[in-house]
Amino acid sequence: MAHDAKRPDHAAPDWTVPQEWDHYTAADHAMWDKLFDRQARLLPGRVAPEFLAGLDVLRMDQPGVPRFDALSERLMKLTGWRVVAVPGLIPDDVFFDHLANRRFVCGNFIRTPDQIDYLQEPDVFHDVFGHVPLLAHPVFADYMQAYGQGGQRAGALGAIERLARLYWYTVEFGLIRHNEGLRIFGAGIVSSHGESLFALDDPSPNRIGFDLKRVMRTGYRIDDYQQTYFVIDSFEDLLRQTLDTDLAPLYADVEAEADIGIASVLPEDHVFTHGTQAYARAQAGG
Ligand code: HBI
Ligand code: FE
Repeated sequence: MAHDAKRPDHAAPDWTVPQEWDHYTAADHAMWDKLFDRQARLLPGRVAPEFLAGLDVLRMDQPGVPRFDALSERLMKLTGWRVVAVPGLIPDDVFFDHLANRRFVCGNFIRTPDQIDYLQEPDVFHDVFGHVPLLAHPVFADYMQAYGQGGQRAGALGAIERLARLYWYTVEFGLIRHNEGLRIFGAGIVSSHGESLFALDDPSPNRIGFDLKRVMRTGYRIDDYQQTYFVIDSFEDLLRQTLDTDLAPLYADVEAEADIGIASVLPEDHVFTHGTQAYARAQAGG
């Protein structure tokens, strides 16, 4: 994704800014608490157990917007990651450099009441609640760093959009197998009340076994719930199947093949759900 916004004057060359925790208002903290409580009630039985373990070990259940320095201290001991503040979306190369160095960038602002269920730029609730708990998991932590390193190589290969699809369908909107059924783990789902229900329960979307090439050939939508979700077997398997290897030959293969429609199901897919697409159709019919 191209991002050509100008770096704000108060941001460092790596686009980081101070979190300025003292600047959050009572309304900001109340918004965090409201979002947190709503998701904390909904997620048990829906989210990967590793996510709940991360919330717990990072002590994220304390009220108010978390302090990044306290989170970083705990994360650093567990997996060597840190959380740094940024003013919003940052350029791809800067984003990759932070991940490659085990720094997760988080928006420091929080959504306003009229944005409670949808906003354009990732805020502190999406970034911290959605992404940070799994950074306490050693394998997922390695996956995120490998993604940053992969991004640095993908730039030279003209393959950033391919790699962004991998990020989208795993880090943001991934599902994972569990012995009692599917679970969510992607930050875009986990931080959204509506999508936490939709991604798992709604008959509309496809749910298809993860396959790297398949994912790299599938576009995605940024304006509504996904029409297809991909299901990984485990975080270990995800890391092994994707970023543990040199992706250059794969990018070349994928370049020779046509994209797959966002709602398509192929004969070779491992299908958990062949979605009705009723929700997407209703939205399109408006
Ligand atoms: N910047 N702050 C922020 N957060 C992101 O998730 C992010 C970004 N810049 C680029 C980006 N993500 C993606 O487009 C890359 O994965 C390609
Ligand atoms: Fe995100």
